[in-house]
Amino acid sequence: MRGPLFTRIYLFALCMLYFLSSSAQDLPIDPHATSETVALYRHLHAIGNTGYLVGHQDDLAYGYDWKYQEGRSDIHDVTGDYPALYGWELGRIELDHAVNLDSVPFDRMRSYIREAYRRGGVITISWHLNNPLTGGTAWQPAPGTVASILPGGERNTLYKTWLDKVAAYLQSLKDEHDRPIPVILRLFHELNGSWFWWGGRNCTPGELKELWHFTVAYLRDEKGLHNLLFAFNTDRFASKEAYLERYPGDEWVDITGFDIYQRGGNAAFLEEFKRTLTLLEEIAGERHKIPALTEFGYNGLPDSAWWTSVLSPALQDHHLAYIMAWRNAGRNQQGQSEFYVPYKGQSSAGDFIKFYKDKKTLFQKDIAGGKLYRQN
Ligand code: BMA
Repeated sequence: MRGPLFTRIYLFALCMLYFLSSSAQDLPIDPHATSETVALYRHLHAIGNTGYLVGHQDDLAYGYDWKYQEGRSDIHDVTGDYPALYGWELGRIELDHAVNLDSVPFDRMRSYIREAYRRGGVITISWHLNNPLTGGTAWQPAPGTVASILPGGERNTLYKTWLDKVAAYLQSLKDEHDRPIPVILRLFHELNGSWFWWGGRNCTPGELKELWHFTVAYLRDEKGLHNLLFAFNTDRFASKEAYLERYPGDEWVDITGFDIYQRGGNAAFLEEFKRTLTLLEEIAGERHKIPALTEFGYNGLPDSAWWTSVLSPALQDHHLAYIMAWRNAGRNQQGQSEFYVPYKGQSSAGDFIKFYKDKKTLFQKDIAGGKLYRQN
């Protein structure tokens, strides 16, 4: 029989092994991530067991029929509470414009980000960057664009100057103690579709992966940004193989997500949505990544009970960290309207309040006091 010393050494080794493996898994891909970023990462990993953060793009900047009113938010107008997560967009920062492609001034955006963070909210940022080869928009693909910005390509230097501008902006996001605000960066989103120059058939999977590696390494290692979590996000997808076709590798991604919009009837949407959520959770589970619904919406919300009869039942048996509704752009000059959360008086507003009261939906009041940014 072995003596007590052996038992103690054995138990100690077991504890160390457990500690090392669980803590290694519970860290973002950036080994130098700030303590607030690590805390956010760990909370996002765990939160899906309790509920999911509810977010909204451009929430504080404008709503269905208003712009830039201090403290206003369509979600707040309807529920009396703010979202827990806020999406923002950097498109046109690469051109030195003062306002982004959806007319939000970058200076105001910085203030909104600080305000949301002060309340304990989570920030995620996308970037519809122009086509660096042709000068067209993000929606104007051209053959060879991705190859042109990779190292050795004719536009690599230009692309680096664009990343420098993004880095400077991300660097400028500081709280009142001058600490960097953690940001979930949603690079090259919807990358399995072909509508953006970086997506689908506009480049090879190998080129996209190389672009991802180059971009993450440049921001993190060259520019020294350590307040970032990196979200990999496709559009709707049909199989794990399809999702992973362009996946850059576990050491390059913190969060795995997808975007989905309802455009037809409830039954078909629900069926596809649930199937896709199951696939996403399997992928995230196998790779120990955080699953999230990075964009969703049903434009115009024509079904007044959509929140409690479609969205929340679909999410009920899943464990996403967060979901983000797209922007309430309002009416454009052609009279077409675009909105994804109800404004006061909209027909689904009452149902949204029920959704708000569901204990799985987490809004600002559920994450107050900066608790997502403190390690337990
Ligand atoms: C699209 C629409 C556009 C917007 C673009 C980038 O889905 O909302 O109006 O310009 O996203 O944010």
